Amino acid sequence: MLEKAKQPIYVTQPFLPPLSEVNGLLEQIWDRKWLTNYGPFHKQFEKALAEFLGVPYVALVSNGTLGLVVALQVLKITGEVITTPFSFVATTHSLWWNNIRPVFVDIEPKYCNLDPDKVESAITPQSTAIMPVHVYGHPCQVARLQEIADIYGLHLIYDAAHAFGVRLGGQSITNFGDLSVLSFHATKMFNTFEGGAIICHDARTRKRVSYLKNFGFAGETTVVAPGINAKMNEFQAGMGLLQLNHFEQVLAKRKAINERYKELLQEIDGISFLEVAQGVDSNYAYFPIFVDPTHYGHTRDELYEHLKAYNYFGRRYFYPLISTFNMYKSLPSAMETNLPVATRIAQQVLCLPIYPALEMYHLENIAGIINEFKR
Ligand code: T4K
Repeated sequence: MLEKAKQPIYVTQPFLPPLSEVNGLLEQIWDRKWLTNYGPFHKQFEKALAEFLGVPYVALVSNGTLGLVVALQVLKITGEVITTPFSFVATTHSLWWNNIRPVFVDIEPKYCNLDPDKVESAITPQSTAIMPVHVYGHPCQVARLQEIADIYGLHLIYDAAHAFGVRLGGQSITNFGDLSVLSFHATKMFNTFEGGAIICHDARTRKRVSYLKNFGFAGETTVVAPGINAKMNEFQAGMGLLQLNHFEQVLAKRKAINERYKELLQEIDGISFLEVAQGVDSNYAYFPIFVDPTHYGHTRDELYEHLKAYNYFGRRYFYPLISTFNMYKSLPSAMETNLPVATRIAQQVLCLPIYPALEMYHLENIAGIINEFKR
């Protein structure tokens, strides 16, 4: 018997550590009266995160978007940057804020990431970097992209907003490229309310991030660059420290939900989903399904509305494509004919609810509703 959920079930719900742990954190902040600007929690979290991820240098930032804006500044990226239209708007907006022209390249259908086969033909004398996204936490083809970047002398900056904790061949996905930017937003599988980090490979780059995220200050009276305020505060950093202790538990819950969805949905004609690639330790950040209307009998939007009537609020990440928004749509690379795969996938994708506190009967209900709606 299919049931309307008693409360709205959203695509995600943040994991929060027990309040008792947070109280301990607040007491320390209240005692010290050190709220931001490289406090003790900030230092501890940067160190703990580098160890946890197995990366050389971490620079914390106030959110992922400013992380991207700063990362582009750090590498002095100008001109044109090759990027994906299939992402959250922040990816391309970070280019806009740096006065960089985005050049959209289509995605590949297997993981919905930037298609390396299509990158080379988009390179021009103005190209300075490639900015791919590990969409839903599934790794890009990092070796191929690095090869292209090396041949053409381009920087490679990964938007790793979805990819906290993801490993490829045993090492953090954030170890690839020149820089990677994580997001710790409330909706992410690892959250500090708002927050993020830039993963760097050398101390010099990390130092430059530290300047740029703090107005360009390199000392009390020395300003070395026109920096911005992208500092993570003590509450965020303290939350990060707490959240690290719960990571494995959160991951296990997400994995179980991912597995159950797969079991429940695999027989439904016209519904497909992504598989974790060989050699990848996933973070199960999202559970996107793809609705093929010719086999399913309904469009993605019809299914989306139908699920809403049962109080299940999936999200169409990432529809509409970034390239269709007013500020980008006049770019030649934004033309639909240049982006056929992304255009199709944006019409078919629906991210189903996935978060640690989601009870399993909801999955059965969601799958039942999807199955029963099929024509
Ligand atoms: N790059 C990529 C690839 C990204 O996906 C993002 C962010 C960024 C860069 C930028 O990173 P940040 O600057 O954000 O650190 C959400 C998030 O706001 C955004 O962070 C995220 N991507 C994007 C994919 O999703 P919305 O507009 O869908 O958020 P919202 O408020 O509708 O939340 C979705 C659902 O989550 C709600 O229906 C209920 C639930 N929710 C949300 C919040 C904020 C909660 O239960 N509690 C909460 O506090 O963008």
